[in-house]
Amino acid sequence: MSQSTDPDTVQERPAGGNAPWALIGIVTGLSGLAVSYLVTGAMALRLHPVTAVAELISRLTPGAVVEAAIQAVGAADKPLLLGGITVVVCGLLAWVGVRARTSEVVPLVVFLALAAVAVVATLTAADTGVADLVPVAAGLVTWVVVLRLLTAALRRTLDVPPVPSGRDSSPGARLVGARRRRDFLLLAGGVAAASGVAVVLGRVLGRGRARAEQARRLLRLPVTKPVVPDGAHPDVAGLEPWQTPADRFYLIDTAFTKPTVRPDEWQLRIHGMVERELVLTYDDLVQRELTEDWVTLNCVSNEVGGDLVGNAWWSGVRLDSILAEAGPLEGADAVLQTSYDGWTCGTPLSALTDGRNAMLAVAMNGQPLPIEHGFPVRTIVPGLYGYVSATKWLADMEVSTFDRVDAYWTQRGWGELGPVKMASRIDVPRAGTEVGAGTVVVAGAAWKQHTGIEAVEVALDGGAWQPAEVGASAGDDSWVQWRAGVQVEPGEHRLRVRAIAKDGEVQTGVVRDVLPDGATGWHEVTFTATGGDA
Ligand SMILES: Nc1nc2c(c(=O)[nH]1)N[C@H]1C(S)=C(S)[C@@H](COP(=O)(O)O)O[C@H]1N2
Ligand SMILES: [Mo]
Repeated sequence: MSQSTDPDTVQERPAGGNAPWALIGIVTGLSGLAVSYLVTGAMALRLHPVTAVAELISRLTPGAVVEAAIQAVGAADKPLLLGGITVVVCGLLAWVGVRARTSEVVPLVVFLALAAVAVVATLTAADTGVADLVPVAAGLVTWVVVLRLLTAALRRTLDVPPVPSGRDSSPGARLVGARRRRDFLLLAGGVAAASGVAVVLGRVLGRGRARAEQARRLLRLPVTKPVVPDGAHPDVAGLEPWQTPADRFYLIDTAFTKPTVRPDEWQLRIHGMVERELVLTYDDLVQRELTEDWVTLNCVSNEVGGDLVGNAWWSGVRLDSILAEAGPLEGADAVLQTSYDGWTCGTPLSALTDGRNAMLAVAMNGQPLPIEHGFPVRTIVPGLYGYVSATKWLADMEVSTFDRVDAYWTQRGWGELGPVKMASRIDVPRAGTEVGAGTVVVAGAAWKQHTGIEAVEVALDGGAWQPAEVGASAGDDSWVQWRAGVQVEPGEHRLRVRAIAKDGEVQTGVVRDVLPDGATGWHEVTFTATGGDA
């Protein structure tokens, strides 16, 4: 049996005490935080895991406490909170280091628990998606690997045969001991130094993001604030907001590193099958007349009843006027859009010139676009799925033909044209919930951008369709919300919804998968009614 893995033997050893173990815990802790910082910077993400936790704590702290804290420490509240979290993590990891002497499980449990907190904090923060979890994962892996290396090295220093009492240790054993201690210190020092380098590098790489954020904060755009139309949002508890706040708006993109483009460096080139090539700067763009509109954006990957859909007030410049200046040539039918991160999509030229409010958007809900949603300029085309139209961090538009256009998602089997399909969704009641029997108020949303929704109907337990009350409309490009009262007996129920468009089309119940060009089918929820005579 190997002595080095026998916990009791290790614990009996007099050498070292707890201090070196606590030290390797702290070094491990810092190394993980440093690596996650480097990854955050390299991916130009908004939040480091520690910052995400700090934001979570501020969100959960009652306002009065925040006030008192700011009174007490002034503007130092944020650095103090970030420093405090780092100190707590390092303290915990010092203890983990000590426990690592005898246990492999305890460190892993603590690492996973800390990572879980970071995951929750990150995913509940504004403007974050799955990509924002990469720094958490990188930090977690670093913790596991570094702790393993350091504990092994430290154990080796303690493994030198102990000095038998009454005798001098042999010169050989002393030499081995000295060499192993030196190796251990070199490793620990090396990890600490590498962590420092990672932080500096993270800072340098994250600078682009910091500059873009600053430029964004300083922008003053001539846009108006959104005003939700009266009666658009039925007052039903649990119904999603009619206007989707930017920080709750779904996020979909392929960008591993978010482009951080400042307005003063942004340019759009419009070329290809045009009479005149155009190069637009940000100033050129925002000096033009702005158009503003409620447009519902949705992803082709949205499942029936899914939440990859949002409704926002977009401000931008109409694309028909810009394209008219460029003068598309006879025969052109597509525009190949390319983003700063090299993503491409092919958009039907007709959708950009047929009079709908297709725009180069600079603001979302009355604010400059958030970086994650395409700052400084993105395309918005009412009635098309995002994957064929809504290019974020837009850099280039080539007027062309579909014969020649080969874009990111169409290369991967998705449909070429991507007009949105009519859809409706039940938000209340949520699937699997309990309600009181009697009159149950149900509510949700329905959309068919660019055509508009005429009516919404619900059906209980496969019965007849009954009309829902449709909220005020903000135009055909925006979703509507609806509500209805249905009579339910105690027991299990199934509720379905379907919409009817202004052109008379009735939403189909035929179930189709999201691939290749959008899901169809009626959204259905099952719920239980309790009470009454049950
Ligand atoms: N640059 C870039 N733009 C993009 C994408 C992308 O991957 N990269 N994804 C598109 C897809 S598939 C959708 S559904 C919308 C999502 O926009 P949002 O993240 O602002 O909600 O952006 C579109 N624009
Ligand atoms: Mo999408």
